[in-house]
Amino acid sequence: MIIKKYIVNNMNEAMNRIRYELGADAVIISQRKIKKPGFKGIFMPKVIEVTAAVDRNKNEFENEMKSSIDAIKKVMEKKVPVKENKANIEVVKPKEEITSSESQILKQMQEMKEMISKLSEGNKDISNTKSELQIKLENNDIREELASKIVTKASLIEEDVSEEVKIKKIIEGMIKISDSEMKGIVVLAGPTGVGKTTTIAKLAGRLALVEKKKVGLITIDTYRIGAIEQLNTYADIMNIPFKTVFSVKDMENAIESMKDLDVILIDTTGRSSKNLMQIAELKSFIQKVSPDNIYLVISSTTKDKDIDSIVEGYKALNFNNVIITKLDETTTYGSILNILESAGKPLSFITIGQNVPEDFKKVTIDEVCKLILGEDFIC
Ligand SMILES: Nc1nc2c(ncn2[C@@H]2O[C@H](COP(=O)(O)OP(=O)(O)OP(=O)(O)O)[C@@H](O)[C@H]2O)c(=O)[nH]1
Ligand SMILES: [Mg+2]
Repeated sequence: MIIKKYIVNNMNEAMNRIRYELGADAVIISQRKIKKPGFKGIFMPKVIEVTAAVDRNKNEFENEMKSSIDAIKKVMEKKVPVKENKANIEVVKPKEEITSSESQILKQMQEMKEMISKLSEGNKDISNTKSELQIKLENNDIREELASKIVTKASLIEEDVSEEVKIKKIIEGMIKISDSEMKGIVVLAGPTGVGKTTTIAKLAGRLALVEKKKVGLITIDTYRIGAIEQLNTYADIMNIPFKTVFSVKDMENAIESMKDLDVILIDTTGRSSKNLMQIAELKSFIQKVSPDNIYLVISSTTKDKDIDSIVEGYKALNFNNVIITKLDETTTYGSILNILESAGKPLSFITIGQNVPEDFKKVTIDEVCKLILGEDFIC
């Protein structure tokens, strides 16, 4: 039987110390409020004196302790990597309480502390190199778990090339560029204000004026004030047909009236991905026209934490390509990778400013990779 007294400030502290020192089998025999021992204690708030006991003989306790220490020592000798430096654990006990066998244990613990310290010193080099590369990726706004995945994958490449080259290879493998052609019925959908209408105008300009295709514009954005005028103005300037639809039936008629055109671009109302009702409503319009391509339009300035919920919300529309906008508004381009990884769909193009029709760009994997790694910029 081991009996011990503890002077503590509260019972929580008592329980923690008892469990740590005597183990889970210990029981509390008594507790009482007392003044702190010593002269100063008279003027201080009362503390609790807790007496606890454990029905175990001391040798058994010490043997148990010794065998755990031996087991840890063996592991140490095999140099199993230590993840955390626990070397800061201090074993402090009042001098008068230390018996000779306890001091033996303390000595062994001290040795362990030194061994752990040495081991973690040895591991420092590796972890520093890793984290430097990871930090570089994270500084370019690649999300933490993605950066860690890239660094780990790169470390598995056995080729005799620099870490940077390996990282680039991994990122290149993660990017897919869309090769789908702009033809037939094309829908742009995405959160509010990301640049859907502006991008439709840019596309219409390029298709009609540069590629000389027969283009028609449809908007189902009858929700926002000024939305119709916005696209109608572009349609007027480019002299291309434009229709506004208010219902699913209208949509069928509008498509029918444009069936001889090469491309029909459909603009949609910006919806919050959290509003599943609105997304479902959008879906009913889109399903009616069986589009050739549905683009998720998303801004490169989207907060990383919001990317997943936007992608999740818009998945209901079965988008098959991604357009990333407003690359001119950011200086780090890791969000491109975050968006593409989250969406799991190829990148069609990026937009780089407010000017219609010129501010959009089709990019190659190499160009995207350079942007993501901070080796290139969009001014
Ligand atoms: N800097 C920058 N601004 C852009 C870009 N694309 C669009 N914008 C601007 O973003 C604002 C919103 O653009 P809209 O095209 O109206 O966006 P939207 O997605 O249609 O918005 P809603 O219909 O309200 O959901 C406008 O001021 C555009 O000029 C871009 O690539 N770069
Ligand atoms: Mg719009």
